[in-house]
Amino acid sequence: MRIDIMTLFPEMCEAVLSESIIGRARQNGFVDIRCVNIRDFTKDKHNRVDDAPYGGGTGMLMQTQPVYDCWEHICAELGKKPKLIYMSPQGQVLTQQKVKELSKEENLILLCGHYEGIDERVIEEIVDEEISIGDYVLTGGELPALVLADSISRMLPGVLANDEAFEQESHYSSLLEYPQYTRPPEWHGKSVPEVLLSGHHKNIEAWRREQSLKRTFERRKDLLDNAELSKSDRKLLDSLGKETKKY
Ligand code: 4HQ
Repeated sequence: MRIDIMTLFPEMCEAVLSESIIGRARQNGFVDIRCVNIRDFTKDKHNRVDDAPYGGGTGMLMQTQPVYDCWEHICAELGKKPKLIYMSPQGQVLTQQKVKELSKEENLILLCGHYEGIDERVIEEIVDEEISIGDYVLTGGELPALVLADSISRMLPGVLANDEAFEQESHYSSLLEYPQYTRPPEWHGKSVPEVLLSGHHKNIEAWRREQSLKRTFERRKDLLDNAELSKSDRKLLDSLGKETKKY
C-alpha cells in the first residue's frame, strides 16, 4: 500500500514515520508512505500558501491553488485518483472498523490542514471523505494523519510479527487488553498474579479472557455491543452485573 500525506510540515511527519515499527515497515517495503510538501506547489512569488478569510474573522486559511496543484501532481505520478481523506474534526470519528476498511485500499492520500483550515472550494473538489481522530481541537491535521497512517500500516501483511497479526484477527479484538506483567515477580510489594507463573496455558488463557471481559465491562461497556462473545463469556458478564441488559 502507498499513502501520500499532503502537508505543510513534511519533516514533522517524516520524523514520526521514520521511527519504530512504521519506520522498519517502510524500510522493508511493507508500506510506502510519502510526505509531500504543499508549499512546493505554490505559485505565489513569496511562497505564501495562506490568506485571510473572506468575511473577516481570525486566523488564516490555506488557499486552493497550492493544495489543488499538489493533489494533481500526486495523481499524475500515480496515474490514478486514489481516495482522498481530509483530517478534520467535522469528519466521522475514526474506529478500528474504518481502519480495517481503509487498509484494503491500494493507495490513499491524506490531506492535512493547518491554520484555521482550507478554502472550502478545494475540499468540495478533491476530498472523498473527512475523518476525525476525536472530539478535541488540534493545531493541524498532521497528528491525525499520522495516527491514521499508523493504524492502517499495522494492519498490513508483514508489518507486525505473525503472532501480533493473529491477535488482530482473533476474537480478542474489540475487547480491552488484559493486564500484563514482566520481571521481576515482585515489585513494591506487588506480586504478579500467580496463574501467570503456573505454566498452565489453559488457565492463563481463561484468566486473560476474564480480565479482558471485566475491564471492558467496567471501563467501556459500549464496546461489548460489537464484541464476539461465547456462552461462557456471557455467563461471566452476567455474574458481573445483575442489572445488565444487552451485550
Ligand atoms: N484539526 N481530527 C485540522 C483537528 C482534527 C481532529 C484541527 C484538523 C485543525 C486545521 N483533525 N484543522 N480532531 O483537530 O482530525
